[in-house]
Amino acid sequence: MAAVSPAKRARKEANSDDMKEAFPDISPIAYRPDAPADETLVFRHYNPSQQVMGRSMQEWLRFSVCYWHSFRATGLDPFGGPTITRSWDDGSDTLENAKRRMHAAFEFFAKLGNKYWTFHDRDIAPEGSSWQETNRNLDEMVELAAQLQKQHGIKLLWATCNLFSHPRYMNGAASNPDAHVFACAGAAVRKGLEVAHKLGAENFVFWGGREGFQTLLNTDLNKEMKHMANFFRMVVAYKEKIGFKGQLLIEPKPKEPTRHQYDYDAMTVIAFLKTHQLDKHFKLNIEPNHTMLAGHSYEHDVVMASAMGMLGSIDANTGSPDLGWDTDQFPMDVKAATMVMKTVIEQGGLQPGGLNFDAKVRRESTDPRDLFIGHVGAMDTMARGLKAAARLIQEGTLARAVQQRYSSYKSGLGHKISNGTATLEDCEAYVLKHGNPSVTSGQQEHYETIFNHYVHDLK
Ligand code: XLS
Ligand code: NI
Ligand code: NI
Repeated sequence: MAAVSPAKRARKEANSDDMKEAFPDISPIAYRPDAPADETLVFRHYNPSQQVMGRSMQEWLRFSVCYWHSFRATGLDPFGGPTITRSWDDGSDTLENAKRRMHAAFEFFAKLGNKYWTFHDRDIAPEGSSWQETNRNLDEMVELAAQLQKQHGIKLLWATCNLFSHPRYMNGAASNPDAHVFACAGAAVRKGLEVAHKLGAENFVFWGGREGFQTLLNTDLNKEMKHMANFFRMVVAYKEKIGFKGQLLIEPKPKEPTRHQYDYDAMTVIAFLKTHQLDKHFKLNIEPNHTMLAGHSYEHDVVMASAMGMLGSIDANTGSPDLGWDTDQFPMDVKAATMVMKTVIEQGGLQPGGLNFDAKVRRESTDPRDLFIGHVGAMDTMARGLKAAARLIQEGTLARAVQQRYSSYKSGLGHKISNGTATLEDCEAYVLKHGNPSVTSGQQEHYETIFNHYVHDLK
C-alpha cells in the first residue's frame, strides 16, 4: 500500500469537516466606530483598509498573534496551577492535540482579522524522545501550518527556537560552559531556520533566554560572549546557504530569567553587534515590557533602536511598573502607543517587521472571548496611536518647535560643529568674542501639552 505523503495528509487534515469550531460564539470582528462603550468585540479605530499618510492601517500596523501566550499559556504562576482550560486542548503532549490546537489558532486568526502569527519551535510541536523524533514532530506540524496559512491567507511574521525551557539549557544555550549544549542550540536553530524558510517567515528572532549569568564567580564573560558571537556567525552562514531572506532579529531583555542577561537593552545589543561586526546582519525586536524592566521609559528602546537604524520589529505589550516583572500584558495605553507609532512612521514603517502581541490574558481572564477582547483592545489602542501620531507629524507643531530649539547649529560656528569641521580653538575664539550664553527654557510642559492635544483630542 502506498504511504500517504505528509503534505497530502496535512491537506486533508486542514480541510477536514469533523474538526469542531473552537470559537462557535464569536463572529469575525467588525469595524463599528459607533458601537456602544461596553461592546468590546468590535474595532472602533482599527479599520484595516483606511489610509493613513499614504498607507493602509493594516500595512502600518502589521499585527501578529503569538502562539506561546495565546495557545500555550494556561495561567500557571509560581503560586498556583493552571486556571485556563480550552475545549480544544486536552493538555496532553500528543501530535493530535497539537493539531487541534493549531486549527483553533488559525480559526482565531481568521476571526480576529490579523494577517500574521509567530511561534517557537516547541510551541507548535512536542519534543520527542530523540532529536530525530523531535524534528519529525516539527515537520509534521509545519506541513499542517503551511496548509492552514494558505487556506486562511495568514503569513508568518517570525519564528524562533525555544532555547530556554528544557533543563539542558539551564546554564545558557550559545553561552553555555558545555560545548555539547552549545551544539544542541546550534542543531535546534539549524532546523528552526529551515522551517522558517519553508513557511515563508519574514523574520527570525533570537531572544537570549538564559544567555546570561547568576554569578560572576563561575563565569568566563569573554568566552561566553565570544561564543554567542560565533553562534550568530553560524546563523548568518546557514541563512545564506539555504537562501533564507528573512531579517534576523535579536530581542533585548534584562534580568529575566538570569540575574544578568547579555542582551540587556537596545544599546547593549547594538554595542555587542558592532563589536563583533554583526550589525549589518541583525536588527532588534524591541519589547517595551523588557525596556521598562531595564529601567527605561516604555518607548525608550523603540526610539533608541530606530535612531541607530536598528529597529526591526516590536513585541507590542506592556508591563506593570508597580510589579517589575515580565507580565506581558496587552498594550492598552494610547499615549504610549502614540510614542511608538510616531517612531514607526518617522522611520517609514516596520516592514518586514510588525507589531507582535507578545501578550497574554491575565490568569483571571479565563473565557475564550477574553483572548479576543485582549487582542481587539490592543489593536484599537495601536490604531489610535497611529492616527494620533500621523496628525502630530502632519501638523508639524512639535517638529517645528524641536527644529527651532536647535537653530543655533544652522550657521556659523554651530554649522561647523554639526558638520564636524570645528576645532576646540574655534570654540574658544567664539566664547571670547560672545561671552556667556543666556539660559533658554527647555519648555517640557509646553511640549507635553502639545503632545496631549494629539493623543486626547482624537477625531
Ligand atoms: C520573553 C520573550 C519571548 C520572546 C520570544 O520574555 O519576550 O517571548 O519574544 O522568545
Ligand atoms: Ni518578546
Ligand atoms: Ni517578554
